[in-house]
Amino acid sequence: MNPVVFDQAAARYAHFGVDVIAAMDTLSRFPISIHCWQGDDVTGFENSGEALSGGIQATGNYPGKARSFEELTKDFDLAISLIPGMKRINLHACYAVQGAQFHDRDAITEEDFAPWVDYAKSRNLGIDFNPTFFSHPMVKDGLTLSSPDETVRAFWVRHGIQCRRIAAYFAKELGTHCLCNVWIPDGLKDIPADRLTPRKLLAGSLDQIFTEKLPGVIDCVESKVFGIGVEAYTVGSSEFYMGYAAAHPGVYNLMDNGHYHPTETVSDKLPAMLCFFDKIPLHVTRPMRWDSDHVVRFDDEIREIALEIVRCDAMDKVLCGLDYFDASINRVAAWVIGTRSMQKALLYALTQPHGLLTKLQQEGNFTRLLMLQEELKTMPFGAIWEAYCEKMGVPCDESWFEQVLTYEENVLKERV
Ligand code: RNT
Ligand code: ZN
Repeated sequence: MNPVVFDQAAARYAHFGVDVIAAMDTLSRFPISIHCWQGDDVTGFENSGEALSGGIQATGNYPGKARSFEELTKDFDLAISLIPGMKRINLHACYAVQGAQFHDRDAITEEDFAPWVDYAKSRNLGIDFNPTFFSHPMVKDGLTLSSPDETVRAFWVRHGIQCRRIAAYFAKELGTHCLCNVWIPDGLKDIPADRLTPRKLLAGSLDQIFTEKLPGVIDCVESKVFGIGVEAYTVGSSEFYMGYAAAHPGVYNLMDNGHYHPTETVSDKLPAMLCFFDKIPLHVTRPMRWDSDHVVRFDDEIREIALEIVRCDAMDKVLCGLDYFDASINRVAAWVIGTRSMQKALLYALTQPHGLLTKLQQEGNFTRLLMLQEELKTMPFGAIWEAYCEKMGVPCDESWFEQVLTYEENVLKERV
């Protein structure tokens, strides 16, 4: 990019006391955990014929979805080559790379993930992990860890235990923590007769899963308000997991911004949770009317989430993962667009004069605050973003998309 344009932009920010070079450095060290499941519409490698279940849906039929470890990692390679800064990969248990001996969910082991460790090592990626409590015949009546059937609960408890061990293996092999996130689909389609018992059963199952102390593993639980087909009642609700995490030090409450009532915002929840928790894991997504998991855009709420992360000085406390799956567009592009949007939001947040704005709030100078917040929106932010991408060695503009199109032509279209 034109250095004069950058210098002029940097000077505008310097006028407010903002050091854009420092902002870029800070962003370059903040990892985004990119979810592997955008690459294949949450299908996984089990080839069990089970449809995606649990009240989540990937809609669309864009050609070229990855069908194997080789295809998924090849696609992911292209995506990460177009995304600046530090990256991690977020895996689900159903992406086990099974050998000759098939291991069911309750018996998966470290060896089923050895290829992922080799991959992550060679790309300098940390790994985060998720047990997969859906798309499996042992989900009975939509229930797993809260099932009234002891056999069902025990199966999924074993799955959770194995997954935490695999998470510890990732942490040990890669020398970085592994966030291990429990999300279960358990709920009811219609008004329950008993809301308490399933929650007590879930708490008991979680206690069993979390018993083992495992170095390097950061445990978390992900709440939800409702899913498709489970509209009336979700066992793992926000209050349930918030309470569980508060009562169990070392277990954190993951917030997915598609999992609340539409007028609730994770941006407001973040500073509330930061009063009590030293870590906040996030699933950043874009809900459209429901938990639709659209590709993350550089929109108001994503910016507000980023602003809270930055102004609460919580970049070392927030574990930022993405969670969306759009099957109607090019999946590699979906990864790139969503991750770059999150990073844009963070850079935007890092270039705001927080000290000045906070002072105006404290002084009760709300007119000037409103004026400045609005004026700041049209600062030459694009020039700072472009300079950041250039510094990180990735395309700074829409030219990255041509690489994805060439790949679609040469590789994705061959997958039929
Ligand atoms: C579902 C949760 C969960 C999943 C992934 C695939 O509503 O958001 O995180 O999207 O585990
Ligand atoms: Zn999620």
